[in-house]
Amino acid sequence: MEAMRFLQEEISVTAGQPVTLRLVNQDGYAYAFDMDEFDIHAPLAANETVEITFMPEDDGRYRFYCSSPGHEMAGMVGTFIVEPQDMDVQDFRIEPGKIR
Ligand SMILES: [Cu+2]
Repeated sequence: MEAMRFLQEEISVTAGQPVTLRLVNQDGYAYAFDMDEFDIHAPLAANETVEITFMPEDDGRYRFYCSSPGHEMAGMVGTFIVEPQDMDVQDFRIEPGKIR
């Protein structure tokens, strides 16, 4: 028997941009998608699809899991990675020796 798991064990997004996760439960059994730091607790009925939209503000690595009893222990966990927003860096050059 194959262990229950999320098909995607890593999700990578960018900080400061809204993200929509489409949670697709392809099983005839209820699951859930939970991520405590973002206060996300989305139950997924059998064969249900749910979309959640939120805005990760701070970069970092966050743990998601399934809160159905026993599932987290069985390996229904993953990592939600929030990459820092690219800073718009502009060169500001001071040429040496032109005026002295
Ligand atoms: Cu589960």
